Amino acid sequence: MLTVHHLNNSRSQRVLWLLEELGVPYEIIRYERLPDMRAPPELRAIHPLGKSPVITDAGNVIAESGAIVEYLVDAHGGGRLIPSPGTAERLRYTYWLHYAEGSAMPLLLLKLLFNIMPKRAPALLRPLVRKVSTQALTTLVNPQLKQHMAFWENELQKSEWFAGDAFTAADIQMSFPLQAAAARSGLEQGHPRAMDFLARIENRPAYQRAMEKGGPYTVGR
Ligand SMILES: N[C@@H](CCC(=O)N[C@@H](CS)C(=O)NCC(=O)O)C(=O)O
Repeated sequence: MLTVHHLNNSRSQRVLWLLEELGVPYEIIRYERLPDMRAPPELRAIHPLGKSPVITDAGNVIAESGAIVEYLVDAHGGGRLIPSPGTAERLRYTYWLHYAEGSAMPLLLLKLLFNIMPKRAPALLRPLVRKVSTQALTTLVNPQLKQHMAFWENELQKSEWFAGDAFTAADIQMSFPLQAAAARSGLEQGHPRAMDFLARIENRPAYQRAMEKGGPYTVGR
């Protein structure tokens, strides 16, 4: 049976949600984050990088959310949740599928790290670390995040979903950056379409079933 190696409170939530949308039977093996938020070493027995999500199916071990989404839609979707080949929607779908982890998440991770660094620095160094972090945030990270959030807003004004008028797996992939931006980057200020996107996905029965199965999820509020 298809197995999701599920790390609590993580991107793995998106995989559960996609499987619920597709109605594919699966089992969950659970891993709990360590106090420093890292994944436990047992996950490295499944995939050398020990990151979540990772799935096993039909003898394959598949890591990296985008690759998992592509695999699941291809192997189990039967044409669902993906626009037809050769259409403008399909090109948008491919773009957002890669953009979520390739462009949006690195910026959101930088935001998280520069916010945490001063809090974790030794007391003597804290003022200096705070200065460097604040400078990196104000000159590098925050302006780019602002630009990206405005981009999402603009795209969601053109169509209801990221790839067009139909809900696709690209929306599932984009949910994590939008939720992270709502949690720690002020998405709620001036981005009504993006906030509406979050409200709409969270209302989906498959999303709610995945939340029940995945356990507490604080990134998504
Ligand atoms: N780009 C990867 C990111 C994987 C990743 O960083 N996952 C986090 C959970 S959201 C993780 O495993 N963190 C624990 C750790 O790094 O030890 C993907 O989308 O699958």
